[in-house]
Amino acid sequence: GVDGSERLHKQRLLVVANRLPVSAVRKGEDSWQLEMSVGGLVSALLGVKEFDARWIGWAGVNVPDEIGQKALTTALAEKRCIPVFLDEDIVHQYYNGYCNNMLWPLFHYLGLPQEDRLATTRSFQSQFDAYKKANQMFADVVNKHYKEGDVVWCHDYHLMFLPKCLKEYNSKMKVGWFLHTPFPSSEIHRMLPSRSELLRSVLAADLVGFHTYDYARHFVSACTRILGLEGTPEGVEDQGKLTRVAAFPIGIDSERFIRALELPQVQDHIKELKERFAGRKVMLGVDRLDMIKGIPQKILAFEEFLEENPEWRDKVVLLQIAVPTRTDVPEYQKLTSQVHEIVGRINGRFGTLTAVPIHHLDRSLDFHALCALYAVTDVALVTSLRDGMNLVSYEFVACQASKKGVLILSEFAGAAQSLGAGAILVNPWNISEVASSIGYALNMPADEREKRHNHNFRHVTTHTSQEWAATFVSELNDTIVEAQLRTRQ
Ligand code: ADQ
Repeated sequence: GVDGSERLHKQRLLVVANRLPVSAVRKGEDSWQLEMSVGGLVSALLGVKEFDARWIGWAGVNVPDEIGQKALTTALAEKRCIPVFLDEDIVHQYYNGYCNNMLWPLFHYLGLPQEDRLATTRSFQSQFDAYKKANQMFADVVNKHYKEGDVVWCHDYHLMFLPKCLKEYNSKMKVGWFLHTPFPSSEIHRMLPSRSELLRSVLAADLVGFHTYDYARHFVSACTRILGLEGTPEGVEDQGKLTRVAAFPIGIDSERFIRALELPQVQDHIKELKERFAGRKVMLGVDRLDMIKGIPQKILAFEEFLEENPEWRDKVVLLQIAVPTRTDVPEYQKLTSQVHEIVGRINGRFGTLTAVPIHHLDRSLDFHALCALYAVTDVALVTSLRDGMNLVSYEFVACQASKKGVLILSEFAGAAQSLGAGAILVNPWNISEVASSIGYALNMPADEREKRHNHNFRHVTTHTSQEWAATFVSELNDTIVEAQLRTRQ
């Protein structure tokens, strides 16, 4: 329980995620160079001042030797990070295999491996074994660092087996689990060979969180239909033990974006971009290069728009910034060449000697460049086929205080639930609908743009990542106090 001593000292929070928020580069046998990466989760938890947070996760590098492991552990400790060391084979089977080839596509309604992906299904059992083994390795590290009163917050589909492992070590440990992807309909989840084992293991947590109410409902249905348990308004009940299930929509550190726009280097960048694209409207896509982001569909919709609206051909440009990810997985390599082919065809078709309609970049942009791009954009295109939330849509809105541009947003992104009233919602599979929405957005009168923007801006600046993290952890503390009261009754 939360007693007086815990109020005096900050409560310790152990954040467990597959990847640590640092990138490590080896500089010698026992020296490492570390860089803290800033992402949504990092700024969310840095922003929550009432906790003393530590991170536990994989550093993203294979460190086979003990000297290297020791040195990295020491270096990471300064950043409040604790490494889990996974060898290459485990990473291949657990991360590339089970996580990214099975769970990720399934949770985004892309099905289980078929045809060429079927070959990998045969090794499904060994991948699942590696998944459990990896989760057990995370649990070992958590258990080693856990102190009474700590809160343990597990993140994402990589660690669905972790709550169970942790509770086996210590049934009193306060364990929360949050999923960053959608949780699919129970009809989809039941295709998964290890469906029951994963659900049971997640249910070992005290609190289970999702981005939207729909995902929480799908999870409860999977537990009732597949496991035969009882769903209640609070969560899932198994023989008198309640696992609380609820929605905690994530946000961004909006202040960080708003402040960045004031910086001289960002202002310079904005000026440059405005000159570069003078006389043309700027449309923007920013995504990890992933099947779920619907990048080919987005580009095809832009092509249809140009085809049907010749008067716009030299007046609009689409900037698509796509960071390659998971480049070891063949499906992702195929997607890259598919996108390149489509972009090449469209630029060949509608380009002139001096200008092309699509600028496609295969890389990430640094934070300041990204802010400048968001700020000069007239229309942002977020056309995910499925997306847990989608923070790009939030970041765009945060940077649009002066421009009040339009957001075209997939109805299959979690963000559609929160930004739906301000955005133009589209079905990304319907290319013609997206194409006509582009026309609508480009022609939208200023007063309508302003009204829509204001709605979204209010949401993005009030529902921040800090608020999200604080709400989840305080709910986790409350859940445990309530459970204790129930057992005392
Ligand atoms: P992602 O699938 O990574 O996250 P998203 O929420 O959009 O998707 O976050 C991407 C982040 O990476 C953003 O902060 C964005 O600025 C950055 N980014 C993307 N492309 C970039 C580029 N080319 N250059 C620089 N930065 C780039 C998962 C789920 C989401 C969920 C989040 C958080 O898939 O649905 O919203 O976790 O829970």
